[in-house]
Amino acid sequence: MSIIYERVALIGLGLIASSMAHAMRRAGVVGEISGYARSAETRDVAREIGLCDRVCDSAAEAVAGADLVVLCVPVGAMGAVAAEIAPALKPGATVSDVGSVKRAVIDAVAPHLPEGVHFVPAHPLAGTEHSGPRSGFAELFDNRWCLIVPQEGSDRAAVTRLESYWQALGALTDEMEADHHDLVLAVTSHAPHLIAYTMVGVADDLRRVTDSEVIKYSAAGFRDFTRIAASDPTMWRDVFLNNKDATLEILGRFTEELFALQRAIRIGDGDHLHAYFTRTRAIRRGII
Ligand code: TYR
Repeated sequence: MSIIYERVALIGLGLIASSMAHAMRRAGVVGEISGYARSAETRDVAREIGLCDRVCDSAAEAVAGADLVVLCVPVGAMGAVAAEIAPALKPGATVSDVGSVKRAVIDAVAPHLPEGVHFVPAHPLAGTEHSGPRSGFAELFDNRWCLIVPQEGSDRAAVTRLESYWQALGALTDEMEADHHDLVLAVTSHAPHLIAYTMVGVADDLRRVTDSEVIKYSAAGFRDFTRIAASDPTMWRDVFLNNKDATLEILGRFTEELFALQRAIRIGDGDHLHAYFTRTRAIRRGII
């Protein structure tokens, strides 16, 4: 494949950025990859494993001369990072991100970017419960959706170039509006993570069942259901604080339905339970 961006800078070197670095190398669509992480330990690991061509000691140094800059930090840190790199951005460069929330990230980042820089937010729907620069792998994005969120007045060429880039990394791309994105993700990702965290908390608080029993007998459902509860705490704190309205709406609906099921159990309404589970089975079976 031919080069899509001559120079790409990754800010933040966790699971997503490290997977992007591996996938870029596999695809051969990028000339040079520079990287920066706030933690010196992360930078050391990145250097040790040769994650990027250059690991820099400042974000400004990493983005200087880059054609594409991808912000791969927790969503609560995006605004501060954008302010930090803004003076060093090359005119005509594209700035993108991989944040799980779009409206709050756009509001935090856009005001800092100089004119002549293209801002094209994005969100690859891929991940694992692992984090850090060693956790990345080239196949992470294969056949996963990457949602692109063009801005009013976005340069079409910059948008389609970013789409080709994600496709080269193995992803499928779709375009979506920011608020709709945040509602879709609240139901498909954010609320499920919160519910998984809650279930682990419930198990931990239950005195009559030990933690070691929970771990030992987890194959009965707990294991499948709670894998994502091992995810990065900072990342997820920021997701909830920055997608408040949509997650609260979904959680409100969730608790209503949970209470209805709770009532059906209490009054012995087997028909209600059976009908509910029949409907959910059909939906869940549609997901491969
Ligand atoms: N962490 C999720 C998992 O382990 C994946 C994921 C999470 C993907 C957040 C996107 C996202 O925004 O499956």
